[in-house]
Amino acid sequence: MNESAAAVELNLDGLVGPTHHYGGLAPGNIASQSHRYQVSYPKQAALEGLRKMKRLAALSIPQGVLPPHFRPDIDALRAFGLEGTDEDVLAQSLSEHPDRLSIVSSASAMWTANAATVSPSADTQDGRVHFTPANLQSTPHRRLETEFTTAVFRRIFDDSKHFVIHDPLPATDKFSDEGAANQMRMVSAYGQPGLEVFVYGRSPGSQLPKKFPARQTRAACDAIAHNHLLNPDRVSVVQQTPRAIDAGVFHNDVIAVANENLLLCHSAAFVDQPRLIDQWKSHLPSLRVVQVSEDQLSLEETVRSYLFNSQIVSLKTGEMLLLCPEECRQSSAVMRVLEELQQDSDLKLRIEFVDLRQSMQNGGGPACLRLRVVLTERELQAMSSSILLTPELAATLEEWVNRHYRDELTLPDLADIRLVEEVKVALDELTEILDLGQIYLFQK
Ligand code: SUG
Repeated sequence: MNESAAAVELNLDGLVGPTHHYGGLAPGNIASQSHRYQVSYPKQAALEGLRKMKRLAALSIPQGVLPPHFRPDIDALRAFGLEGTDEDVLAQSLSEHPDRLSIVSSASAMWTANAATVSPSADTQDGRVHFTPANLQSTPHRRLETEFTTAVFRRIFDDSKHFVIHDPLPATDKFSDEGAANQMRMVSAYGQPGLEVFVYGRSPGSQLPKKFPARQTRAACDAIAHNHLLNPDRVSVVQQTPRAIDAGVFHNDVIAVANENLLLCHSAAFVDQPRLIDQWKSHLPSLRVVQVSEDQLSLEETVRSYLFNSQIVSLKTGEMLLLCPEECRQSSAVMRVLEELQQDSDLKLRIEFVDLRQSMQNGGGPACLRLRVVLTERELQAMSSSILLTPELAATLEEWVNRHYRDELTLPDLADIRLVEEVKVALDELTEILDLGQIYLFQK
């Protein structure tokens, strides 16, 4: 095997932040809308996320942890025009603009599938791993993530021989970008040159969804493929069906998931789907496509169960693991699909379920919580190893969460200046645990 063929997939999960709550901030994301202002459980949320990371690490899958962003972002409240001490600004926003308090307090950086788009070195013409942090400009709470995400990636992947961290695309409607949640990679083995598929919701002249916004633009996909120095012959830029977006599929990873030479998707995922699948198969003859038809699973149930947001990973045994959200078990249609998949001996699929209810209630399933970064052994050694999950680090983080996180949060709690102080103490300690240096503004 040559060096490039011996690559692994690192999953980078975002540690759920201490201000995790339900703000109803994401139009087109039905779970977010329907849980608005319900009581949240940040400690439970962070522990659920850690449990998923531990499960993967126990299967020998490289697993990394990204730190939460500091919230509430009081500077952002000031930018919205509020004045006074931190305490005044928080109190005023709670009484006059509770929606803004929620925006600046969102722990949305936990969904790292939206942190960036990543192209492994086997795909790029300069042989480096390219990252473009997503501008997330389509929602005000997520737009706040980009600057810190960029700084964190530059800290962790700090070796320009192996890594390029691009600037995010301009935060404009034209270049609206939501990261790897709208990217799939089809390949015979991680370290081989792959076909990178970019999925957009809108481009000038395309048919648009009627009810919900299309967040990803074609211009963003094209710009990233170009900036990442991808071989144009191994790039496919495709449109998500407007109908899926209107059913609540706000990112491609809510309706399709690929891993190596397996693509699992709903039959209503892409415009012109049969032709695309033929095209993808001609690129990668070993591609196995499992399409779930509308008769098997309605779009509504697709969104409710989050089947396609299961995380697929390759195991050392040659099998793949489909890590499904617990919610899949509540759907008999999904269970029938899973049974069929398991019976298909060619697929060699293991199925497990994971309880991520706190994140799921905001529309974030297993696949939303992780960013996939394919790395060769040398690249793995060139990144900061302090964020890689070991059993010791997992135990330290669990203890850290148990000590610092609140059990429950309601909207008024977000204006509590004591919460701000608690978060600062917690994050300050976290930078030591993850050996990240003083990355937070409040530490400077
Ligand atoms: O952008 N939810 C996120 C969920 C992101 C899921 N990610 C992927 N599909 N990869 C979003 O819609 C809700 C926050 C709130 O309402 O409080 C939110 O931002």
